Amino acid sequence: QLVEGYDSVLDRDGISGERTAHRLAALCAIGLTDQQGSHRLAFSKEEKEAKLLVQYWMEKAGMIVRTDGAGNVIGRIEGTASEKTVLCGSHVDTVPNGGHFDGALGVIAAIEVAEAWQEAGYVPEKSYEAIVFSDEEGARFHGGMTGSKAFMGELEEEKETKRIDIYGKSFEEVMKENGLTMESVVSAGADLSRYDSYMEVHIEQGKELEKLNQSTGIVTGIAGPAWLKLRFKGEAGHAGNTPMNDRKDALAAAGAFVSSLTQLPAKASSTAVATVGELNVFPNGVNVIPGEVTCTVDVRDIQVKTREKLLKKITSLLEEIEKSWGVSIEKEVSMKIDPVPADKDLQKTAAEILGAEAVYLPSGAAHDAMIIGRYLPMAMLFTKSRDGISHNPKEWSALKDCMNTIHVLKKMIEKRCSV
Ligand code: HGY
Ligand code: MN
Ligand code: MN
Ligand code: MN
Repeated sequence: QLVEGYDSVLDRDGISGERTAHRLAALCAIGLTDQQGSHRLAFSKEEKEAKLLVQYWMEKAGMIVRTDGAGNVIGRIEGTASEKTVLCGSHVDTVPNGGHFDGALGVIAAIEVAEAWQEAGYVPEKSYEAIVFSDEEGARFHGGMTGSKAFMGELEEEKETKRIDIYGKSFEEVMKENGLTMESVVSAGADLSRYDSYMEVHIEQGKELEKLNQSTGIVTGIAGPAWLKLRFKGEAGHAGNTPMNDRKDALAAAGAFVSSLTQLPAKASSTAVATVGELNVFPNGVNVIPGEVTCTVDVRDIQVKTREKLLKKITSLLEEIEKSWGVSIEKEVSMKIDPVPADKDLQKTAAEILGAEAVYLPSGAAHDAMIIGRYLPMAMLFTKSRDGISHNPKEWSALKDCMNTIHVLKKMIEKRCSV
């Protein structure tokens, strides 16, 4: 399926479509669900297995591989002339029952560059590192980008030790299961003075490139996500014997919140979005008025001020719901990252390489690149997603589009690696 419509003219400069297709297939076989999705949650045995496979590919590409205190896997090629290093990578963890390209394509792309150089006997002036960041998605601890934050020396112990995962396990416990400690994660910060820049290939997870009929897009910036955890506290009661005007129905209140929430983003900006992705009802019984509902809210925009405006509107909506439904609502901000622009020079390099095919687009999705991009010049290249579908087993990109993007990445890195 991957190779349908593949044109072998893309097998040039040492980049191999067949190898890329096999590696995408090999990764998606790890944690494959009955619904044919990828299920590799952060710090799970599936993520670990995927990292081991990537480590093997890095070694095969002639890289020296290390794993840091946060479980990030890094393959290195020593440059000939400069102490600076160009960094490139993504993640192999997924959302529950996710797609097969999100993260995986960027990791494979970073290694393809090294593999092509090895075949050509080419050694760059600057050093080059391909990296797999742990826990980019945040689906397990409701945080996300843990590996890239740790790599940037950003993880604060007190905040991370508090995190409990969706199975009720503490962050510390899960680190131990992975042969890591809080100490190793919090002190995994790299020496950033040694790094020149960061680049990441990622599927677009939207419909812009399809509309523009382009295989590759230059990312101008990454929207800033804020994640809330809400707890609607009502009163469990008898579904049959409690009059409708005498209830504290937590689910009815949460339902009223969710339907009003969908109207709010448009009042903040044309790019603002808000999503309730997780919702749990307690006690979840057919004849019990729900006493408690917990849910998450994912709020994003490419401008921080309009994202904050949307968050304020959500807070006032929650106050209204409390009054009209007689429930109390607890709100916690579990993650908040500001939007990050992509580096202008790197965008220009990508545009020179793409020529007339150069198109620009913002990223509504969060990426490790937004953490690294706060410290280093960052660039992202998007590959066209079919129907814009992602975080879904139907997520798919044509191999020829993946290869086009990898060719652009290789030229960008070669330009950046020459001092
Ligand atoms: O949630 C996101 O935007 C990304 O997929 N982690
Ligand atoms: Mn991703
Ligand atoms: Mn994702
Ligand atoms: Mn991401």
